[in-house]
Amino acid sequence: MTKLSRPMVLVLALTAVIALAAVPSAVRAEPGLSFEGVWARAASEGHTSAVYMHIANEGGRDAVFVAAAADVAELVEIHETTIEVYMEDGRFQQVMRMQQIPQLVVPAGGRVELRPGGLHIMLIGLTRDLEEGDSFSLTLYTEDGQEHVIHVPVTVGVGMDDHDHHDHHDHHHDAAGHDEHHDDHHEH
Ligand SMILES: [Cu+2]
Repeated sequence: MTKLSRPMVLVLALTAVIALAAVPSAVRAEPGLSFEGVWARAASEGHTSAVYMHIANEGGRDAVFVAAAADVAELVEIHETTIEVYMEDGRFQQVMRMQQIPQLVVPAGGRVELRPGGLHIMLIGLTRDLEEGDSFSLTLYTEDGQEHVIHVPVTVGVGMDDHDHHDHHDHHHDAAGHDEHHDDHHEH
């Protein structure tokens, strides 16, 4: 049968219309993101701080975060920390470096951890003190234009007591060292 009957053509045409109609709603669908264990490190006005959390993506599409904003800091950036370990005078030395990354991808069905010494949302130039017990709103923007508003409680450095604590002596991964390094980084 090479020629389609009239009813068959109609069915095909309807199917095409339904398929087209389904596309916009699929694009707009919530990606199923959740933000858990959110906290920011306490710090004074004018200094830097950072926000940490776990982001889980139960959706079927990758979530690509491209920007962040909060009214407690002049500048909010998505940062990545790398720790460089090297030997000097027979001892392990450790240097933390951080840099802004253009996007943070949470793969479909996956999760990403933002934690001290790793990925974090950097708060640069705090416009007020962040004290234990305070909270503020952080907005994360995904590349599809969605805004995710997250409630961030402030606490004094949970999780700063790192696992590699016992192996190295001259390290800089305490809260003060972290801050100092950021100040250096942003002055250059
Ligand atoms: Cu940073």
